[in-house]
Amino acid sequence: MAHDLYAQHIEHLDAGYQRALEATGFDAVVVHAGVPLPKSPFDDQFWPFEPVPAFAHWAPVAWPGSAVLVRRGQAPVLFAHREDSFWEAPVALDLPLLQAGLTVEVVTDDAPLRRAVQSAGKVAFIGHEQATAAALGVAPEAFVPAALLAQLHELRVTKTPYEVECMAAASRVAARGHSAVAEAFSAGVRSELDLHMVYLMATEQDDHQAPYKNIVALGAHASTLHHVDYGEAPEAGSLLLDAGARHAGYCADITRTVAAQGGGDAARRFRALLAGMEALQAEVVAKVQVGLQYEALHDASHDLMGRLLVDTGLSRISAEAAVETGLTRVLFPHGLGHSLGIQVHDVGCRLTEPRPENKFLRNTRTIAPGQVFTIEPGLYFIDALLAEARAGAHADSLDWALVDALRPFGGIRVEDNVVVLPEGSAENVRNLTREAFE
Ligand SMILES: [Mn+2]
Repeated sequence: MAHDLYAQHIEHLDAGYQRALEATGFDAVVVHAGVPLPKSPFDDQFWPFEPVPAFAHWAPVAWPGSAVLVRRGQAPVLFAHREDSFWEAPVALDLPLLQAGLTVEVVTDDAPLRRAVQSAGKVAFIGHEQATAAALGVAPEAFVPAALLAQLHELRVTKTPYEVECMAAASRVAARGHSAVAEAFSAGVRSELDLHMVYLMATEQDDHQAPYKNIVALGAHASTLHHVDYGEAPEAGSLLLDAGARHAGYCADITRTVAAQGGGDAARRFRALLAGMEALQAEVVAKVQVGLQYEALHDASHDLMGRLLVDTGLSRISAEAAVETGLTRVLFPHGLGHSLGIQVHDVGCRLTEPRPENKFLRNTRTIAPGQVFTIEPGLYFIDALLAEARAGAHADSLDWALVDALRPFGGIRVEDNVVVLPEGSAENVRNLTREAFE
């Protein structure tokens, strides 16, 4: 990654932190990386270390106990905490990159940070443990103050060019995995675990390095939105793969659905539905516009879904009626997408609640340049939701014979990650996913 982009990112972040400190009345803040968290209080196993997201925003450093100290009017300092232990070797640090933006002190205990905190005035702490804050001399009321945290979340809503490049790199890795899995599926692999392993091999990630547990769903398994209980499905005619990758702490979150060749009439109908969903998803991406509410985009995707249900013969009522009666929500029950960054479901984009019928929508922001979010419409044959619809007042609005014929294919989701470009750009978005597949 270009060092000048990282330096710009830190400059931007520091300016935002300076404003946040001033607005909340603190002289400084310790942004602590955290520590490995225990899996259970009854066991001595720990989860793989995940740095506190606010810390990862500053530095791609997976060293537990590290911290960034930001003081008003002073350059931010990274205290990189190297654990000298014969049990585990510390992961490699990209020092030249870090030093392009930050003052870096490699330390082996907390003493240097504690000394700096003690002469920094009123200091806030962002991190896992109250005890760690107290040991540094931070007052109890300055432990993760809500007003400051809200300002720091706000800084994560739009991404710097450095962050966008990290996500583009993550997308290229994930696209490699998706292509390899699609090939394995086409070659006849019908074990979800094997397909999962193909993905990890192709992306050179261990399971815990992926941003979330891969959803690998053959056939009817795709009707479970988060299918991670892998099995086999020798006859499956479809595969839904929702799998990502990370680069320097930043995520890609990609879903593709593939259909097998051949089969009978139902398989043909499913392939037509898949093509329709792919076109629908591209149409929604094309509608992204600065100033539009993300929720309005979600609503637009339901309007398009109403049309698709009519065109494919699933719906016996008009496109408008399919939206009004809630039919589109039987088949597409989740949100259109979410903000993406250090966290797969990134912070700061659901400050207001969506309307009740959109309760699972994770993004209610006004679309603005620099935001990165997913566009991921889906269409599924979920037994519980279909049973409810069949028992309801609008049971006649679906072609049940077609529904039953398509159930073995589970469902479809198509998910891209897009960066909103400034108004007046040649394109409305930079589609990180499409470019990664090119
Ligand atoms: Mn997603």
